[in-house]
Amino acid sequence: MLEVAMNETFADGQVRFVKGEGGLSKAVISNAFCEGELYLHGAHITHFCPRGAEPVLWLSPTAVFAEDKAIRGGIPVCWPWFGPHPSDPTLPQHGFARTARWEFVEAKALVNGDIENAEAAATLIRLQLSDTEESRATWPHAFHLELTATFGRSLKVELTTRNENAESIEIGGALHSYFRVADIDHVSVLGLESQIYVDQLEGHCEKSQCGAIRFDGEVDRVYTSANPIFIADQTRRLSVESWGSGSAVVWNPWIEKSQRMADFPDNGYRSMVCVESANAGQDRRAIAAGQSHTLSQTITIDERAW
Ligand code: TA6
Repeated sequence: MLEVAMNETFADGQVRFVKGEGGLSKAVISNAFCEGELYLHGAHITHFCPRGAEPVLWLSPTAVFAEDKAIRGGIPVCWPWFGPHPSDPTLPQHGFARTARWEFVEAKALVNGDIENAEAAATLIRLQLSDTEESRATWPHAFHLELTATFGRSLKVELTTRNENAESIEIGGALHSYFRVADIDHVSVLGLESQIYVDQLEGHCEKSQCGAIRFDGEVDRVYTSANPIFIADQTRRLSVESWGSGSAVVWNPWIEKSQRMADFPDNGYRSMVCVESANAGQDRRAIAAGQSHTLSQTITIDERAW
């Protein structure tokens, strides 16, 4: 683990640590392909912008940056459970990883071998979190959690859980990504056609997705598939690929829920949609003693015509 001083740089200068919002430490990433930002608080990615494109992630303009609060937008790390705690409603929704103080491990400038221009590079940054007396009071297990983010033409995020116990554990979670869209009225989410989903708004009943997902009200669904998913609006198409995941969450809060969230603008629902690579619902994962599980998501602006 490395203590990071402000304005200290790593990875041939591609990573610089600065004081971010709320005085929280953040890594600013800049390379030939993109720019990005990642807070140590919650290992929370708040910005990814390929060069020449509009930013990919949506960040609430009224997000609260404080150690006891999850940042609204970007990619919250939901772990070791997704949604409400399975048995204790007093425990934080989506687990405790997204409000924990993660430690910086390393940053590397990667030369992507399949690119002629050797100067081109992606930047890898890795953070870690281990159990503490406080975490064990909430979730009585030893663990080692790593988040590895690779910022290049795509953004790849890998969340690896290592079970440090003598017995098996079970985890849930999600990379709860908020994506910017031009106008929710013209957004289609593709790739989940005919898939079964649990509708979180209608008594968790199971339904089948008919055609593309469109939005004319709140949508909060856990799909039992994590196919490559595409988010298409009038301006571009994003692809969201997952590994180590058999479930995907699609969420837009729409009007009433946007108004109820203090860290979410009343009209914020018009410019965002969440597509989350998850281990949610029936897709919780058992990890044997000493073994690991990785949940990952790769986000790319899809240049192909559609
Ligand atoms: O991923 C969808 C969801 O589970 C919704 O039910 C909504 O609660 C959203 O997550 C945001 O949760 P948060 O705890 O970040 O406000």
